[in-house]
Amino acid sequence: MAMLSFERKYRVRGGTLVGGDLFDFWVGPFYVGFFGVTAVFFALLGTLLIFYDISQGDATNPFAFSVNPPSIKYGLGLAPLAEGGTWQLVTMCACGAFFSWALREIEICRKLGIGWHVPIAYSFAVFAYVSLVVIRPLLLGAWGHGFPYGIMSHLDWVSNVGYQFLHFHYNPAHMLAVTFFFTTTMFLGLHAGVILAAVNPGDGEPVKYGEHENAYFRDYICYSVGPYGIHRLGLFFALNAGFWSAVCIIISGPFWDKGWPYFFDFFLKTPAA
Ligand code: BCL
Ligand code: BCL
Ligand code: BPH
Ligand code: UQ8
Repeated sequence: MAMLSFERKYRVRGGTLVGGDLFDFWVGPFYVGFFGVTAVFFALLGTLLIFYDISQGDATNPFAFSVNPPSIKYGLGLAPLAEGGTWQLVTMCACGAFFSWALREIEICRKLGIGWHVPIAYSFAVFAYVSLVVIRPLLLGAWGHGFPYGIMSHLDWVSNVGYQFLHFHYNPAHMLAVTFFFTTTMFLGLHAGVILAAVNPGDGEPVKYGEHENAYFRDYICYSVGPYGIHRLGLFFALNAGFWSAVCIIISGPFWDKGWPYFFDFFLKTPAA
């Protein structure tokens, strides 16, 4: 693996969270580390279990493959492999792989001497996943409330759970999450646009930087958060998108068991209505 000349000086020992020098080396471009080994272990085992489960069924179309959670009747106990036990093992492997991935990101940050912003951001995605397959099923008292691992079947789950609450758009946390997702995408459109505009000024023009980006937004929307501010704002919105997604599904069932439109009945009881 070719290495950039300056890259060599960053490939140093230390900064690991556990195990000292154990696995503290690179394989080609990849930093290994203790959590690299656990990540590869859980990822491979989980993937093999998925293929094992698929081989037990008779589906031939990849879109129809699905590793299904156990029936509600198994509650919070373990189910036989053929009746959702495999899903439970895959879920454990997925949690193991995602947690390892986040910890490996932290070790790499420590080696480089940079902040933990990326692993913290990733932990919000992991939180959303864990809220779907661990937190909410625990609160509802059955692993059967997790989503099935299949390309189409997991969409069926989203639709079914959505309609169980009559109109999921009326879930206030879902509203917040959707708003944060849309805003994050708008920010990336604006930010990527202005950066590319500054460095592609057209033939013969010198490349422009932060000052011009600032001036552009001041000229046309009267305000610029600045080249540093936009990244803080972008991260804040992206994390909120993940956070409110997790909240919107955790409260659906455990803390609100009616249709979401009824949530707004409180308004009918105010003097305004
Ligand atoms: Mg989903 C769609 C994966 C949770 C609602 N979902 C997708 C597809 C992809 C997927 C098959 C494109 C996603 C994408 O580009 O994301 N979903 C996926 C995974 C999880 C998950 C891996 C998970 O939590 C572990 N999805 C959920 C939960 C719902 C949900 C339950 C709320 C978040 N998902 C929806 C809806 C849609 C999807 C609604 C779609 O319309 C879309 C689709 O087309 O479905 C058919 C952004 C991420 C990237 C671009 C990074 C690259 C990710 C790649 C593409 C993931 C491949 C997954 C692979 C097939 C899974 C097998 C893993 C192996 C065994 C190792
Ligand atoms: Mg909704 C959820 C938007 C209509 C029912 N809905 C969501 C949220 C998001 C959203 C706010 C999903 C994002 C998320 O959780 O990411 N919904 C949304 C929008 C509309 C909409 C924009 C719209 O109409 C324009 N929803 C509806 C309709 C209902 C409905 C009205 C159906 C009829 N909606 C639901 C239900 C749910 C949502 C039910 C949810 O459960 C879901 C939610 O909030 O879930 C938390 C979070 C991201 C993840 C979970 C992915 C985690 C990824 C992990 C950590 C890593 C995977 C790695 C992978 C395996 C690696 C692959 C291998 C590599 C590629 C090598
Ligand atoms: O490495 C990364 O990016 C390159 C990390 C990552 C991130 C990060 C990373 O640093 C960050 C900051 C985010 N995601 C952020 C977010 C947003 C929230 C803040 C949110 C919108 C989001 N990520 C969403 C998603 C989605 C959606 C919307 O569905 C997906 C699919 C992903 N993120 C995917 C990923 C990966 C590309 C990567 C990442 N986000 C994490 C890679 C990782 O963990 O690798 C280790 C694990 C494996 C290689 C495989 C594990 C296999 C399992 C054991 C079996 C499979 C089980 C699974 C449940 C089956 C699902 C089947 C589906 C068909 C449903
Ligand atoms: C089985 C095996 C591989 C064994 C290897 C041996 C071994 C033991 C290794 C251990 C080490 C280890 C754990 C290796 C893991 C290898 C695996 C399995 C890797 C999987 C990697 C993975 C999850 C890939 C997903 C890729 C993907 C689809 C990503 C989607 C996100 C997108 C759209 C990325 C494209 C853009 C990109 C590259 C952005 C990064 C970036 C950003 C964000 C940025 O801000 C920036 O500017 C400052 C950049 O430029 C510097 C960026 O590049």
